Amino acid sequence: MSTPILYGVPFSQPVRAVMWLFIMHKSPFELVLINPGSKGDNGSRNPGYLAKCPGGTIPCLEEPDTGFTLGEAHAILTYLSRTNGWTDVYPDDERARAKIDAYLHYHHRNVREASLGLVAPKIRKDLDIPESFQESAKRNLTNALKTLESSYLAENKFLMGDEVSLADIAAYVEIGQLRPEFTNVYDFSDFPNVRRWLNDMAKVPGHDEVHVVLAEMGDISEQAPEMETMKNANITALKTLKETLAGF
Ligand SMILES: N[C@@H](CCC(=O)N[C@@H](CS)C(=O)NCC(=O)O)C(=O)O
Repeated sequence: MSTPILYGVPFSQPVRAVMWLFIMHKSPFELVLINPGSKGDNGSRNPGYLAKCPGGTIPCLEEPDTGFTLGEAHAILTYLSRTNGWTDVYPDDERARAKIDAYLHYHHRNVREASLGLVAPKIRKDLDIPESFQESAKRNLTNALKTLESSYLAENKFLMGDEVSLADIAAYVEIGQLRPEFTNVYDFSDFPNVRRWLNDMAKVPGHDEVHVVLAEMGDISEQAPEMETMKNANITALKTLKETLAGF
């Protein structure tokens, strides 16, 4: 089978989730840059891209030899895991899979709100996200963190038990970006179990390679990053990705 194409940019949380899955399995892929929200030639709202991914969002996966394309990060994560036999993160047991699927559905409008409430307003000023929307997104995120703290992570090391699963990858790309080491836009003091989990997730293979873009961008709590900083973060992230993939 030819090398799969992943459309997106390293700044995108759901794109990072798919890149992490590939990298932790040392599985080659080609990242083709697509500008989220743009109607331009390399944009996610361009007709050519919409033909592959009708939702007009990144990520999108393409298998060049069959022409098969698939949008939606969680569909891509489960598809890749099933077709490659990556049972370490998506166990070959219907009930275990169903529990992971349940988290992946729950994630939207809950944990995913981290991006809309806290990160996008700082780095995507062009979106002009209304204050009321940001506040409601922050509330949803905090409620989701309470759920993670008191249920999923109260007894387990990772969301589904002792091992990392797709649920953790999907959750971390949202929650992890808020850490003091990265954007530093959320206070996790009230969530000791979440803090422990964040530290454990940072040791999962592929974490550092996928999060270079955030480490480079740094703290955005006080002010939005300069365009130059974002550009350089992207360049460093793409260079790291190239080096990582060359090692597979
Ligand atoms: N539900 C989608 C959401 C993907 C998403 O929101 N991607 C953003 C970038 S992080 C995007 O493509 N936005 C462009 C747009 O909505 O026009 C998934 O999980 O893949």
